[in-house]
Amino acid sequence: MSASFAGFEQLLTGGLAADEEIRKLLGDELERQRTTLQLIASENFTSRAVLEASASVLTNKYSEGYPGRRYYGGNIVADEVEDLARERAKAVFGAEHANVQPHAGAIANLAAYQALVEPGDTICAMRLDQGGHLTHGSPVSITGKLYRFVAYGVTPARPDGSGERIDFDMVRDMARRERPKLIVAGATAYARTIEPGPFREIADEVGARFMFDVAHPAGLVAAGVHPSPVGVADVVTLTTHKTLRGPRGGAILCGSELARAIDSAVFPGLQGGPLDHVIAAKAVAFREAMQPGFKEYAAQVVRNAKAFAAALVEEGFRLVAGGTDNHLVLVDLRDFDPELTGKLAQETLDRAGITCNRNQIPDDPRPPFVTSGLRLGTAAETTAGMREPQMAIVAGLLARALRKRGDEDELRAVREEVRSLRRTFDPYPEAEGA
Ligand code: DSN
Repeated sequence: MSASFAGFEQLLTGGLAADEEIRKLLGDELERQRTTLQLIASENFTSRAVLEASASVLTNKYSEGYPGRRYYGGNIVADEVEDLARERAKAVFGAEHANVQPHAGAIANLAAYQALVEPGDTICAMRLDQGGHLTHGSPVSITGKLYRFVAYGVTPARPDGSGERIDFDMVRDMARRERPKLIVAGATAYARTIEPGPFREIADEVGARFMFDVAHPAGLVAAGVHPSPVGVADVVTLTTHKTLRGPRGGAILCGSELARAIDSAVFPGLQGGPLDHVIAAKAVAFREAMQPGFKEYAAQVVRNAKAFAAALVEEGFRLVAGGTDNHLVLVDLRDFDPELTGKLAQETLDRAGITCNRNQIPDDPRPPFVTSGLRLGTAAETTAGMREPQMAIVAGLLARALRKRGDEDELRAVREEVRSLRRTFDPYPEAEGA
């Protein structure tokens, strides 16, 4: 048996001849990704190299501990892989220390909290319905149960689009009043640049630590098209699978003085054995992010998002924060159609072959399972080769499907157009079929 496989189809399904059910489902998912549009802002299409590393025999290894200090034998190769991943992560982001073991962004965030504060301490972070993340203290997350979170949000909407920006007056007032031990920056549904400098100043004023969760813009940060918080924040957490275009997983960056605290918070604090195959795939992705082409990719992601935003406005949608500086747009559906919820829009677009997710907008009158918004991202389709002209076409298809949502023939027609666009911009052209 070999760790790498001859053909792309084989990589995904070749060894699964004995398991027809899973083989078929993996084939179905490949087909879905190749025939529908992927506009979920946190998704991407990894390279074949990342897929191969994720599917390697390193999945068989146990490596509790860190390179050179493992609890089990046989880790000569695993040590080299993790060392390479750490060195590459440090080089990509210009960090003194990297921990590449977190299984996910949620674990990376929890580990950072564990390293920086004590249970019960006050942490100041962005509220989920204002664009923050579940692990930034939502009451339904373990983070909200272990720590006392106080939440900031965005400024009110303004007709000229200059509102719905992080309210730094609110952050400062809250920090002065609540004296948090930690201030968290970062978001999952915020379309504007987040400058780390103002957070650092506020943290310094009140004697707090500063953590920046760049899960979403990690690839843009790596490419220099979003300001880097590395060296400004005490700790930077990220995921490797969104704009960074690597395997599913997390990582943490920090200065040397926090290295030991971060490492022991990840293992043994929160995790057992690392996923060595995923760490190998992270190493591949970090290397890819250092290639000159990745800078161009990230810049194109942003240009595509701006083009998409402009086309959506033309179609009659209101955009939260009036547009975008990064890889996503947050659409307020109410101007387009007051009856159209985020849930109905997402379900309608699924039928038309356009994959995205409903999302709360700031001060959303509808509950999180329903919402008044859609979050749309350009990272995946930019990987598939789409450029500004295709963004205008996609916006037109999306608006047409939502306008004609009761008309099954029209939704079928949009789906056919999506399929035909997809044939030209196939994320995995090496695969057969579709
Ligand atoms: N679920 C991710 C996202 O879509 O932004 C965050 O965890």
